[in-house]
Amino acid sequence: MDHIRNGWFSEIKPLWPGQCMSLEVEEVLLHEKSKYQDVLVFKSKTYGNVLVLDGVIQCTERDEFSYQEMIVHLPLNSHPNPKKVLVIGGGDGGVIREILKHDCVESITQCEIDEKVIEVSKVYFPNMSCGYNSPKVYTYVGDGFEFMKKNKNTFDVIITDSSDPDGPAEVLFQEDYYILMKDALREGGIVCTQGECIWLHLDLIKKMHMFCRSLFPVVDYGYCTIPTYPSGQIGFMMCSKNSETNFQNPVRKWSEEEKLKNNLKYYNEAVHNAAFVLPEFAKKKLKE
Ligand code: SPM
Repeated sequence: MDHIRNGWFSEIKPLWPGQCMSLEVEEVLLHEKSKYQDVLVFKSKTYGNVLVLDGVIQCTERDEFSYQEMIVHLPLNSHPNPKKVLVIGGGDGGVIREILKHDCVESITQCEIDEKVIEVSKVYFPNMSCGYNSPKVYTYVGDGFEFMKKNKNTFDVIITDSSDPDGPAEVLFQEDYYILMKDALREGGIVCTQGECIWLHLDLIKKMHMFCRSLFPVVDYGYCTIPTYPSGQIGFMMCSKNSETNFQNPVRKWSEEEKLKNNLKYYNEAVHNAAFVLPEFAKKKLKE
């Protein structure tokens, strides 16, 4: 329980040197080692239940909607007719919950390496894991690399909801992984991946942006705000095989009625447009 001292959880990691997010703990609900990582769930004083993997906050009940809505609706609303979606990671189920808001989607395949994350989410995060009951969802417990090697030219959208490039997820931030995703996409397909933070990882983002541009005709970088991720912000690397894609302008829009039904708390059309407006230092770096 190294990360909890005097009733406070602190997220101390070399990936964000000299800073950390702390949350006051009400009760530790679970602490176990899975086959792959340290899994901690605690009830916080002000952010609801919190899922922590290897000491890093993955989601809290209070602010998870921001990341989950954006990593899903930015790519899905940029595709004219997404039918088959692949999710790599995302064991908590929040991404699946959001994809199911798109009636045109016929199937969601999820590849999560750590079954424990799915199990834990079903118990402690019912509002995130609710989509696992849908007949559209197929869950494959295993390695995303291997899965994509066997499933070429199959998906309209691939979403990588990964942890950080420190440990097992490091390979998901490299060019070979993007080549695999490109090959697993159908014509006109779109990729959206967890793209770290412009305040902390701009060199990595720049490197990824460069190899993505050598692979895809359209690449853009968007972001959202979220209090419990380092520096309160997280980005998304987005690539399209369709040269007509303009990520900044969604091609599909929900009616007012659909918006109400979908219970959106962060995403709307104006937020979608604005997500790609980068502050000058980041814009300059990616243009260099
Ligand atoms: N479905 C939610 C899973 C969260 N996946 C992303 C977790 C990222 C955690 N670290 C954020 C660091 C950003 N620089």
